Amino acid sequence: MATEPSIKVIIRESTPFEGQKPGTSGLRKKVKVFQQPHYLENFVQSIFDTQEGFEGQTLVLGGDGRFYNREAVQVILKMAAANGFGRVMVGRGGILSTPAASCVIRKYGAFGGIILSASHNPGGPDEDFGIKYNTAAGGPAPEKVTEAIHARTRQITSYRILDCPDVDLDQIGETALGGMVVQVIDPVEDYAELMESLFDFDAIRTLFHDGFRICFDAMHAVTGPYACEILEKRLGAVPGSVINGKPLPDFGQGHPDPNLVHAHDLVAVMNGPAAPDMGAASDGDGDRNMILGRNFYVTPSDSLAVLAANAHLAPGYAEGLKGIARSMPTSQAPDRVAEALGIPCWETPTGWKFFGNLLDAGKATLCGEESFGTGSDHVREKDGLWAVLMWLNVVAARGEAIDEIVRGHWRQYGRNYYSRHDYEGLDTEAAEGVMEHLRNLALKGRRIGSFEVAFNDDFSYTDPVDGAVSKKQGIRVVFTDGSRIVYRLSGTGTAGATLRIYMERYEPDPEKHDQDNQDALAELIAIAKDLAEISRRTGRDTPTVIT
Ligand code: VG1
Ligand code: CO
Repeated sequence: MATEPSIKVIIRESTPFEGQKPGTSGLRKKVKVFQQPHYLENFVQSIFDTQEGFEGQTLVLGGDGRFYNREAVQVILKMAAANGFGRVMVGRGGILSTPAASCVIRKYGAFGGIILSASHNPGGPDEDFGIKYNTAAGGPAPEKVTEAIHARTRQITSYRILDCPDVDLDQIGETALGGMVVQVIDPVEDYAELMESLFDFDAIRTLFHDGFRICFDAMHAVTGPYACEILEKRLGAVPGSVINGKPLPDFGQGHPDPNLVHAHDLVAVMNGPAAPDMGAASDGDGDRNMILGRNFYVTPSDSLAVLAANAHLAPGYAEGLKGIARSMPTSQAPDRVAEALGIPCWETPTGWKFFGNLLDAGKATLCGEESFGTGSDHVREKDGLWAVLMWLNVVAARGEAIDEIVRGHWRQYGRNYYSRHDYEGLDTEAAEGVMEHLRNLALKGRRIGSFEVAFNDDFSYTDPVDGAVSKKQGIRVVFTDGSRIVYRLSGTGTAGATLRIYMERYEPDPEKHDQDNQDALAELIAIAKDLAEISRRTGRDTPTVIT
């Protein structure tokens, strides 16, 4: 390992940028914004300035491979060295999926990690980039940390960086960068090993050997190499089971969001004549998942509920669950499973950072969000491939098809019809006007169509572990039969505002479980639009994306 003692630390003057405020999951902006001189540097220095005790410690670094990933990795390496980190573990090529980064942080006792991703947002020179900081537990920094980082970005006057050539990111091994070691690691190995420790790989191997077929759409994002290694190489799924497996800086000009609209290649395969037994997709940074059966869509809320009810079938969860946690807008299907299992079901605001304390304190084992996010206490991020493997394990153990498993679940617990309608690219003021209008409605006791309002409020969360309070986390209109409408503004977008409307209705009668979600929710959908005065206030009549 060569040492280069001559490398100099430069202290570069800088001035604050407006708006470096992390949202639901890190700071996301257009690439062009990040490319402004000092923009990325200011934010990274603000992360370091708000942390204590990292001198000589390890930082984990990687991203989803999108446009600007490599450049940003080089900057962060030089800044970490200039700020006194002892070591940076970086995925080869600058690649690490979000769950893999969480796994590596925990496994090697790192001080924290920086993940470069704008997740499901498109990539490319005119699209989005993002950065988020994860703490030693491996999860997204909690709000008090992100707030401190934001406060620091408003005061910053300089940052520290080395003046030196770029590091070779493509060779596994160690090089010196000033007084710091850069360790390029295989991005897949540690993660794949963790998966082997949780699931019955022999049973899944037998399943594939006996002819079970899967189509996994990596959407040209980060999970390609992970899925090829685990599904095809280690588990023996036939070659070609992974489609769009090569990570590309612009995700092949696609939208790496695993839903019925954006994962169109997969949906076509699964609804086609020779459909395989299971379909799955993941997002830009590998933390989301969509699960499909033959001609059958599993809503993410149902997926969490089914996995919770069947988790004991996977070796890593054989001892049972300590609790389930779901984000507030996620359907209440998991609550029914928790009740049956006699364990708590926690309701948190949107965003994985709110699950960290519950997982650390042993209050929950499985977590999930309606936005195609599922995970467990094995890491501190949601985990797309983990969910796929969990489903494979359940299918192998039960010997039933995906749709049979879900239909059986509905028969036992009832069905929570569920849908989310997104209105993207709204005028920010109009969107805020909708929320303000909803906040001021007094609806309790009012009859609307066949529903009666039990209460409405703006969701506020008090963390049961540290008592931190998070207010204004979404408007809830809850009806006396348990049906709900929820309204939120997205915190991950980079242009205009996105209004998300979530609708849910419980149907206990098995005779009525065969409807389409949109049909079953038609009345609630109309009420939701009406209450919010969508057409009048936004000029829109139909949502941009329905999931
Ligand atoms: C969205 C989802 C939320 C998820 C977040 C990050 O946030 O609704 O459930 O945690 O994205 O996911 P918002 O604020 O736009 O609704 V990921 O995979 O984009 O990091
Ligand atoms: Co993601």
